[in-house]
Amino acid sequence: MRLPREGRRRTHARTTRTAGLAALLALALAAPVTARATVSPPGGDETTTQYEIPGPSTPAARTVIAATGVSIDEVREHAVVVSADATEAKRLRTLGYKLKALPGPPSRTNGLKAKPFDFPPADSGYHTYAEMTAEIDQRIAQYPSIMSKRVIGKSYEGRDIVAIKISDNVTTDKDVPEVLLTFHQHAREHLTVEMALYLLREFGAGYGKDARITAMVNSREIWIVPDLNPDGGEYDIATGRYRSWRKNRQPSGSSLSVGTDLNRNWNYKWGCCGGSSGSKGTETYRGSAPESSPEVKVVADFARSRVINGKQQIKAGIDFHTYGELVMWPFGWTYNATAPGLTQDDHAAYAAVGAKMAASNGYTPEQSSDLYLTDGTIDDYLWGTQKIFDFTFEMYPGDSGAGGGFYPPDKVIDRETSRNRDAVLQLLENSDCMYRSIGKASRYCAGS
Ligand code: 0X9
Ligand code: ZN
Repeated sequence: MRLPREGRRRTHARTTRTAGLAALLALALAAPVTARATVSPPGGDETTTQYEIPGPSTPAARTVIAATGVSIDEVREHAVVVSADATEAKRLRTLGYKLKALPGPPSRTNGLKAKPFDFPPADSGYHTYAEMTAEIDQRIAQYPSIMSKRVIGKSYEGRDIVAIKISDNVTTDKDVPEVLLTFHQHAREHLTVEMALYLLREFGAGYGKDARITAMVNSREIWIVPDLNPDGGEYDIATGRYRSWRKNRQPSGSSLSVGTDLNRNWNYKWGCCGGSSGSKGTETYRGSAPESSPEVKVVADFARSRVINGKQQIKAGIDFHTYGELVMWPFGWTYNATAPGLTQDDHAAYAAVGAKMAASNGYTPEQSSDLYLTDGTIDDYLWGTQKIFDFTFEMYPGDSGAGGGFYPPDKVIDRETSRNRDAVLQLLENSDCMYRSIGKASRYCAGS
């Protein structure tokens, strides 16, 4: 088992505690956009703090920590950084871990007044849900012959979850390989929405001008789902200050806890292996049942709807997260490279394309369980049930040092989104036959 490279990866930060009037304001601001849901119940937004925990240096040791329900935000050679609430922190201390609290998220207000429901003034380059929607609509108006949008369902609070299709003759369902790009399962990972918007701009502007883009638009159907967790994203910025929120905004049954970790709620090996938490309120709460969160159900239904005449049309995909600068592939539920449903050749093709993409963006390629075990994740689901070669990218920064953790300044958006241009094109180019990458096209892709 390979150890992760030293000194890299994720974090987050301490959620700002609101009190008194500020808390009331926050609750009001977090109100849903339709009549369906009610104002978030009190107690549903307990704060998390980020802690550094020295000691763990193997995937198994990190999994023991993850199993307490904290999210592991950063993996170092002999330490992890986690997000934990007071209960989880106590549990970890009882288990004998030493926790060192780290500073919270940056305020990025530039001395200006925070504006509700918006990014802090210094981060205005990021898009709120409304701004994202406006930009998507603008692109579709600009490039109507190659882009179309459909609403594939609604979030818990009633926001539209959309899929944008990019292809020539966009209104026709052609018999060509399809690729699914998904973004923003985790609320605080706002850079991923910018990644989706970048791709819309790039494919629109490049069509007819750039040979690789033109070839892919003509020979693929590209599905972009830019925002899987709109409620969480809006909640994270609702007070004008970052809250380090991870999950969606669905109350957990009758309890006061709010939020399911969408990337533990997919219907494959759900809750199987200590890679998620069954405790309401934890950072990696897996939900009451697979697909119990509307957002996961909407996107899973969409993926299943692409099975035509018994054949899944979607061949490959990337699910974008932050941070850590990683290119990962399944399985997350087991440390083994192969398992029932994932052969040596499947693994080799995953690793070969993963390595090529990582060589172009400078990320580290690895099997996702090299970090820690996860179950009920999107990539395990899409491979395990649909045989879609789905990867997980963890974008910038590599570690929490200078990069801003989950909240890098908006000036990095252009650089860090265009950094993945080549990797996305490579996935598209390989998607018609992923096994070509290991010299086995004739065995697996006859006729294609
Ligand atoms: O824990 C997660 O869901 C991902 N990390 S994050 O910091 N963005 O929350 C990593 C998932 C790795 N496992 C799989 N991709 N299966
Ligand atoms: Zn994530």
